[in-house]
Amino acid sequence: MFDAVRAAITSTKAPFIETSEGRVWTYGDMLDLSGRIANVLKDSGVKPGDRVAVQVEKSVEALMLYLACLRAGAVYLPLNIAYTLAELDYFIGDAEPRLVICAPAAEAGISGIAKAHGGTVETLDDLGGGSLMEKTSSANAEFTDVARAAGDLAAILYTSGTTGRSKGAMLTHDNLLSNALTLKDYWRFTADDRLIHALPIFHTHGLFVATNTILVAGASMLFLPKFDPDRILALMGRATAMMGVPTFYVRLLQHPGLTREAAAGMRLFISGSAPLLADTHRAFREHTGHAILERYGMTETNMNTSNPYEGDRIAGTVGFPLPGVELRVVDPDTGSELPRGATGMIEVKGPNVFKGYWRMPEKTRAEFRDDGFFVTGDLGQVDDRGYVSIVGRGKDLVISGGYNIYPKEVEVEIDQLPGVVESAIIGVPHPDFGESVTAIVVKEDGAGIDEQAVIAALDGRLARFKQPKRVIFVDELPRNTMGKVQKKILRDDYADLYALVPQTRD
Ligand code: MLC
Ligand code: AMP
Repeated sequence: MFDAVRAAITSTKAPFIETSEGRVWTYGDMLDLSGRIANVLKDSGVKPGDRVAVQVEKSVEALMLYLACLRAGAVYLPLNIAYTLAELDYFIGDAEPRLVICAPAAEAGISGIAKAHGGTVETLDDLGGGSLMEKTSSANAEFTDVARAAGDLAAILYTSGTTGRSKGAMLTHDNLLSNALTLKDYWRFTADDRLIHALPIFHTHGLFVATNTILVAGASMLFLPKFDPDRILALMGRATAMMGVPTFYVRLLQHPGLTREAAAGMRLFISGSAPLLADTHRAFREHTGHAILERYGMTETNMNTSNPYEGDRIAGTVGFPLPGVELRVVDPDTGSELPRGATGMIEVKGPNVFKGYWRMPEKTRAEFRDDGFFVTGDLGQVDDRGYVSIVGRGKDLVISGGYNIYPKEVEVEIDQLPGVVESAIIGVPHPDFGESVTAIVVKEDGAGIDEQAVIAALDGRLARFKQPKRVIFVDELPRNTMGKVQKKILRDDYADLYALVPQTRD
């Protein structure tokens, strides 16, 4: 992957990143700092194939650490900053990273876990300080990139498992590179582009889709620590493109500064990670004149489909399979391909599709067909013109503000609470987050537990974004004749729960 990054550099003086404080990092600076960090990794005993787990705030240095891992042949393992120690314990135990890099404040808690699994810890804060960066100041910037084959691992990204245990998706150098090159061409990124980057960098979207595409185009980014509509609008005049989850667009639409003039210099707005409502697409076009380009992907597959750059970007669809990606819609039970227009399971195959789940060969086998197609768990259809639409999910998954939450993981925690008989987690339409995690709970007769107590009990156990926004108590959960909880009934019953919640922003 890094060879392609080098090949795209037109000049070491070309800008790569501009921070919100106005500091510019050139491609030369990128080579320098990623080289230093790669030397520190090597001196810390990180060998090719070793995992480097990273849970830090978004910063340019954190991105350089990712690039240093590519150069050192290490396997980059980014972790959402919101994960609690209880969650980290599992990830670190499963991946056994040689090195864990965390925020200084988290070091005391994490170092015990890291050591127990054979790793050491360095720190990195959001201002570029911490023990890792102290070591880089005396490190050599020259580093000979470790040669990697196309099928060698570049990263492991954990995605929550339907049965509760998170699975590490193993992504190879070629998975990342092939997708980055495809997206660069499909979306016409060149060295002249400047991308507004306001996404987190611990998931596929902000890390690979945004950053890798920019890197292989030799382009640059206006790098924000997080989503901030005021800042984004202030930057639009100097940017050419933005990538975001639907919540970004929903929130931008509430800002009086979103006008045709503000967006006049932009050539492209891209949305993904969750369904973009057709209403949002329409309203954005009315306000700015831009048709948001929606694409579809997942951690395991990188990007699969995209609306066209030229041609109709149809609201409510995710466009066509990307070049090199085969996509089919099948009967979920038999696996046989369905005719155009029919709804079924989406399966994909191509150089973008991951190598399998880390140390879970059975789960890997279960999600691939014999002919190499990966079963996405998304239900969709392809229309006469070839546009793909996602019409639902076969997997029991909630997507809130672009983050995935697997109900089982939350249900297990709630079911353990004193006074709780059982629970069901559902995703309920939410005006800001798209869907919101909602708990339907049956409590024991006379139990004093209430909504606040349930939410409070999850603090420290589950990341904040996984915690239910509402807890509803019921006498019993609806079940079918097989005894399975019928979540569809619950979703229908509570469909309007958040409908009247005003769209607020901090
Ligand atoms: C934050 N909170 C969330 C949340 N984000 N709760 C539910 N869902 C979310 N997505 C919590 C906060 O902890 C806070 O809790 C409260 O909600 C309000 O926070 P906020 O200030 O409104 O949130 P904000 O910081 O503005 O974040 C919202 C967001 C952010 C949408 C900007 O979540 C975000 O950047 N999402 C992008 C996720 C992403 O990159 N996904 C890509 C995955 S890759 P409290 O109660 O403590 O105040 C993938 C593949 C693909 O899916 O196809 O791309
Ligand atoms: P993740 O596991 O975080 O990578 O999330 C991947 C899932 O997000 C996919 O399997 C889809 O369910 C969903 N997703 C991503 N992009 C879109 C989109 N444009 N429309 C609908 N769902 C999407």
